[in-house]
Amino acid sequence: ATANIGVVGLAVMGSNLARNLASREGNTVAVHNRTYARTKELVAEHPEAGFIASESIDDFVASLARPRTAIIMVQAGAGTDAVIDQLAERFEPGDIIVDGGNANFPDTIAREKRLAPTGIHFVGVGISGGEEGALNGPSIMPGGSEESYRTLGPILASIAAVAEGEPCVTHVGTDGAGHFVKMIHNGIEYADMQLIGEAYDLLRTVGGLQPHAVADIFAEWNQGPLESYLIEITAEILRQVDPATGKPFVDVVLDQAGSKGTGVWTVQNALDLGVPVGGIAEAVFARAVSSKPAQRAAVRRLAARPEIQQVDAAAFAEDLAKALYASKVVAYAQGFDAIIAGAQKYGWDVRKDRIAKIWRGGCIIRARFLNRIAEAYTENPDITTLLEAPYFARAVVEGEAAWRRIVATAALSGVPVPGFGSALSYYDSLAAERLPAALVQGQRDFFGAHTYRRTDKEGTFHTLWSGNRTEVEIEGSAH
Ligand code: NBP
Repeated sequence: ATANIGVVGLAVMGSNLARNLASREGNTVAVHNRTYARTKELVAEHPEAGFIASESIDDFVASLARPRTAIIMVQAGAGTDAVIDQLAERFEPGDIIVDGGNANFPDTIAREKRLAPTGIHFVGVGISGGEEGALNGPSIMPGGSEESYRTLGPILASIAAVAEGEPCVTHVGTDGAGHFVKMIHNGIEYADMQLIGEAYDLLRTVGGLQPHAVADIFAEWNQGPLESYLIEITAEILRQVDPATGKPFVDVVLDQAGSKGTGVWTVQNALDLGVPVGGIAEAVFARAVSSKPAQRAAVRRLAARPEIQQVDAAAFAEDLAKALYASKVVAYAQGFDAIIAGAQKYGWDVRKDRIAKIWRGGCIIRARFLNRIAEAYTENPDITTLLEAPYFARAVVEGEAAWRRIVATAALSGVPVPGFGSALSYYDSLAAERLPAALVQGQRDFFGAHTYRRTDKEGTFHTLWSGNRTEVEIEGSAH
């Protein structure tokens, strides 16, 4: 038994993670895959890694030093459960089973509960960064017990991305906290991508720019406060020319976007938690709308398109950068609100500043911006929303007029901006002196006797709408 860590599941993610582990000083890595041919292939391709390969699960377990620590990187769902069962039959109290796949966090909570009586630690770990990140340094979001993190933490820190000298890993919270935070990360990723997509669309349609010119603007934005991985790759994608036709790559790709579920999970959970995550929801819906070609064709035939507003392209791009920044602040504010609500519901002690920090490297939403979020939550962990943190409050106020011009210009020109639009409406909702929620309460009381509270005194009230329309106080409600 000589390996301090093992990896089960050697498809692209598992292989890359195993190679990353093996490349770090002090690690000896055991590897196993259901189909042995894949194990042999990996070991033959990477003799430098010094893998300890096992065909059987018994030999794999025997090759691990105690406390045995194995990372599962197999297909989420039934595959994960099958491997957990194989390991759990052979592991002993104190050993650690890590699920590094994209599990849905309630599954992680259930799996930990199931293993708890055996004394085996089960740790759900969110890993972001795709195959490239797995190989060179992902952002890592581990849940599970404090005790298991003492063994696992240093191993994960050795392979994580590094941002400003710090490894992008922190113990997020117990049981499913890691997979929960990874889910929210993906939700924010959806929102961010949608906003960038809308900015591109506006620069082309209203700004009248060709993809390569739009690419130049994104490349310029990547030098400033908007600097991020997603902005950077957007510039590269927009410069790409299709080899077959010589057209811009973006013009030959079918405009119907898919999704694999984590964005949907984020929104479903936010609905359950009562957290408004409109930016994320609109991004998920925007992909769904794009994938309705029959409806799009039907309405396209009927709708008279409005005239595109005339703008100065340079000034428009400047406005757009501000609108994009403000909308991004909203998306992240909503995402962190979902984390706070989840932590409260499931009893996790989540450090928001540390989450922002571990997202600075390795993951898809890595961005300069996250330093500001970390600062905001370090300065005051109890702010009610990121929008009130001094830096963001200033940025949004300074960008507000531009933000409104962009949303108005988009509406007048017939360019869909569900991301920008919902972000601005969310901001305006929070900023409004009075909301029409008062009228909605009146409607609810009218048809369903749902009662309401008053602005001028304590208690709960109901108006006798179908009677003489006097108001009655619900007894005992003032206390
Ligand atoms: P896949 O999700 O494609 O799964 C393939 C692996 O699962 C193979 O090793 C396969 O073994 C194994 N497997 C299956 Br399928 N059923 C099994 C079972 N019943 N028992 C044992 N092994 C089984 O691999 P991947 O794309 O490398 O992803 C691995 C995990 O990482 C997934 O949970 C995925 O969602 C997640 N992921 C994360 C990111 C990210 O950016 N964080 C990206 C991509 C994937 P075989 O060789 O014998 O068929």
